[in-house]
Amino acid sequence: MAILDIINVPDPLLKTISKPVDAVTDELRKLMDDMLQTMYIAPGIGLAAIQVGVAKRVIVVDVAEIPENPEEEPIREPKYLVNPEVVWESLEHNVFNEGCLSVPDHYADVERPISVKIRYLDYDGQKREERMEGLLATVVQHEIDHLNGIVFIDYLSKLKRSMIVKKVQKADKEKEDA
Ligand code: GNR
Ligand code: NI
Repeated sequence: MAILDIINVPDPLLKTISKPVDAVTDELRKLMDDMLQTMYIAPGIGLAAIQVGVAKRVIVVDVAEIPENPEEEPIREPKYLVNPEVVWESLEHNVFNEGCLSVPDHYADVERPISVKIRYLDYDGQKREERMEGLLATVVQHEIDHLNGIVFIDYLSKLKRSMIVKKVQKADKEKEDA
């Protein structure tokens, strides 16, 4: 397995519309394994392929709770979603304070449907449909946005967005120089 580099805003790759996957092959499974490992180490609870520079419609998520006792091994509940599509969404929305591994250290409230039904191919290439709610629904919608070139800061005012982008750029530059 390999830990991949995560790209940050304002990398124009994050605006790419990712391409549907033709078939779930061993090569794609290797990408999903690497993405999951990269996500756990970050650490994050979701990752879209475009965040590691691959413009394929692939996401991984794991919203399992972290044990209170840090000695305990976390229980892993990874989900792999290929070509995910929202086929239904609830009229009821909620607001969640979102973060993004491509916008490190910045958070903002985003409103989304509370519950969604997602059609996708799983790790074995099997067709699935699943109703999701709570944190899982929020994260999967955030990841599907990435596949469409959208980052959560795109929902903020131009002013807020440009302030955040500048701060991320500055932090990344300081890291480079260090
Ligand atoms: O790790 C992440 N946490 C998170 C919190 C609230 C809403 C969405 C997310 S996804 C984010 C990881 C990420 O950037 N995925 O694209
Ligand atoms: Ni993100």
